Amino acid sequence: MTALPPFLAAALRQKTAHTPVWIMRQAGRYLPEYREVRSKVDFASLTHRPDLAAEVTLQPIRRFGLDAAIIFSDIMTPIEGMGVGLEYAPGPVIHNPIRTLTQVEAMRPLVPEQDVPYVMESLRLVRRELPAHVPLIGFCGAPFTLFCYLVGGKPSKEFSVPRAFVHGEPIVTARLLDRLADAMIAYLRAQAEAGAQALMIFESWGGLLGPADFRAVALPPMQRIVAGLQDIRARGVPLIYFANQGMANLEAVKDLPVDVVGLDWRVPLGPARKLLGPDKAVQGNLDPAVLFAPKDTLCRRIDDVLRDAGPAPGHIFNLGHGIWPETDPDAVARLVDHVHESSVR
Ligand code: 1CP
Repeated sequence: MTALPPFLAAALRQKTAHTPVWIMRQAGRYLPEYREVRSKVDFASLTHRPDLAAEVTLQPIRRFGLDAAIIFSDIMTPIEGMGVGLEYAPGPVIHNPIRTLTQVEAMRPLVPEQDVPYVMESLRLVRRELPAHVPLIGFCGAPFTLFCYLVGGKPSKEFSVPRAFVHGEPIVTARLLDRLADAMIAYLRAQAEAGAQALMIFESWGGLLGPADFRAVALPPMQRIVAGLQDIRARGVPLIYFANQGMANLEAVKDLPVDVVGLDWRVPLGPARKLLGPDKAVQGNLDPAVLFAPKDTLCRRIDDVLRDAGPAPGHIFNLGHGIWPETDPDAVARLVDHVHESSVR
């Protein structure tokens, strides 16, 4: 029997020799080699060019002993493939925000190998280059999070326009969420076929909804996605759901049959694990701000997270959200090494 790489083993709640670690936004602006590539091309071109997307995906893997790679792309990349005009400034801005049923129906059903072939090509290129013990993560945005950008039209703190839309236009809302769920099923499936060994769904804005609305609006399209990928999961490709600001909604997330729940830093890991139950692994959740602490403090705070996660298998170390562009890459090196050393079993 060949042993699974630690990241996959932990996702499937199996024992590992150490706690695996990777970092959300690990390919990005805190790395000088990323800024170097990015100084020559804009962000959209970076996601459309498999050679460059593969290069920046691999940059943090060369530098640090990370336990997983995540393909460089954006949650809005498949939305472009559905014929929705948008640009990055730097967050996604939709040329014509989606507000009517006619606009929803005008979105093309996503045929990934045809509409966004560069994503699958990037995955194939990266998989060829990665060491065997470093699995490759494919990803997408959760339907409600994509809905926030599509209806709101641009990044926002409160997303008041899409949140009002949920209540003012329930029929358009339900149809758009269903269409997004179907597109993401096709997209994640294509990524798995191209070499993604785990699939992560980012619910970055689900925390804007209270528990009742989360259950009524964000959860059903997620249930649809998870049901649509049962065969992929059965083949050992774990599904990870990142529930950003998810504390109030954990009870609802418990009902979602995913393998791993990603948690932000506001959530205490111990109680969250208890609440989610023994059939889910967790991922997280060091505050990205702690990477600015002196070495001793950083190590102590890492140990706190490891202790809070407890001795049971099924913890993947990560930050509680994306790494900040101002972070010192040496702090990341320290973090990865310390997680490995401190969690040896
Ligand atoms: O100028 C630049 O370099 C563009 C900045 C940037 C980057 C580096 C954007 C625009 N997207 C990305 C890459 C990206 N986006 C990855 C790469 C893989 C990695 O993690 O290393 C991933 C996984 C994403 C996913 C993503 N995009 C999310 C979910 C994760 C999260 O942070 O919550 C979200 C919400 C987006 C939207 C988006 N795209 C870009 C920006 C700046 C944003 C956020 C806008 C906002 O605050 O609403």
